[in-house]
Amino acid sequence: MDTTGKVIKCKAAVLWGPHQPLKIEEIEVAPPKAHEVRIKIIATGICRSDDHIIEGLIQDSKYPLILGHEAAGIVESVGDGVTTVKPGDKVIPLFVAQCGECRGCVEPKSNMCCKAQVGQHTGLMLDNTSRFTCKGKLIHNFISTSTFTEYTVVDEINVVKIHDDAPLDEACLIGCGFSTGYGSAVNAAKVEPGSTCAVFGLGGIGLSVIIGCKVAGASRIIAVDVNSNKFAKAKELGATECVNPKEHENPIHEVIQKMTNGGVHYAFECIGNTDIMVSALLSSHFSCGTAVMVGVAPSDSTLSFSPLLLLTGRTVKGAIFGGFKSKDCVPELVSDLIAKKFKVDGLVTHKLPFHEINKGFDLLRKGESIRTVLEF
Ligand code: COD
Ligand code: ZN
Ligand code: ZN
Repeated sequence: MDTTGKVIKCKAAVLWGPHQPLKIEEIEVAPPKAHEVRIKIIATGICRSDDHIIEGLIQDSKYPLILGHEAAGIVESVGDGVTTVKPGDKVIPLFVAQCGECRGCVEPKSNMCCKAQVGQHTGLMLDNTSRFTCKGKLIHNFISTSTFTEYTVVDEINVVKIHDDAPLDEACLIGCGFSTGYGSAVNAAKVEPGSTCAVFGLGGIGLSVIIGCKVAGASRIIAVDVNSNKFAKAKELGATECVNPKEHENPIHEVIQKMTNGGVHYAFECIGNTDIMVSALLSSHFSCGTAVMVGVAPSDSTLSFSPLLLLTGRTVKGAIFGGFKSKDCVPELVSDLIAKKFKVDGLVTHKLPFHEINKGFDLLRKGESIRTVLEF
């Protein structure tokens, strides 16, 4: 049946308010307006940021809403003016937009689009309306994507076509977790062959940083986590040594400095903890080390350290989505995945049918899963 131009009724996981389980509801998805794309979602991953919204940790979120931002699917229909994707194309929704025209998009070193800023939670399309309704109520979107639904509508600047041969159950991870970590190593830090790295926090993001450090040719990759159960996977993906701060009397930066003749070239914080951000900085060599902040700390927190730490030659930087310009880089990353430049299947610990989404969140909260991929 041709659904072009029609409202689609389908199943979606609706979050009616903070601290509630997601509810599978029948929703209505309006057709895409001009410069919009309606996508049938095929596979979507559960990311820590989705859970932050359920836990009410992000203050300005709009409810009710449909979470999910790491996914792959197939274009169902397009609105007027869309030329870069067409019905039947395999696509990845992009929570970091790329309009190609704004200040952020034209700056070669930036991957932040000013038209749809990821930090501003409007919960609406660019025209300030929603395409989702449920039981007569407007449902908001989440960081311009919303993928915990059989169908979603995104602005054209928030979607990109990928290779026809892409395995969507793996390619979905390129929509967030994998690219965020991998890009922090190969793109934000630009890890060089032979360099030494330390990765703090071994969730999906930290493990993807390890994959990036390995692909970049790092000689040592020191994996740090308070949960030693994370070490086997870290080693499998490329960590050369694993350290549990709980098993050492001295502060973790002293342990790493001792292991590396004064500190690593690159240290990555993948937890979202400001104390560990400072530990990462101190673990990098005083004369040439770089600390990359990948984790998102609570919005009211501040970093505090002596400026002398920087005067001697250290660098601090941060990146969202691995610093990748999304429309330019996502298709390349998918092609690299198909060409087996890296593997992402090691990150997928669980696969569940979409309606078992709450079980997927439980697995994440218990620390039992890295990535659960939901299939429709
Ligand atoms: N010392 C060492 N390890 C620790 C400590 C500590 N003090 N505290 C926690 N850990 C370990 C945990 O045991 C766990 O293994 C790991 O740190 C954290 O892993 P997860 O599974 O909680 O998290 P991830 O990898 O899925 O994501 C963590 C981030 C903080 C990176 C994530 O929440 C985030 O902020 N995302 C990236 C930012 C971004 O781009 N967001 C936009 C969309 S996601
Ligand atoms: Zn994410
Ligand atoms: Zn832009």
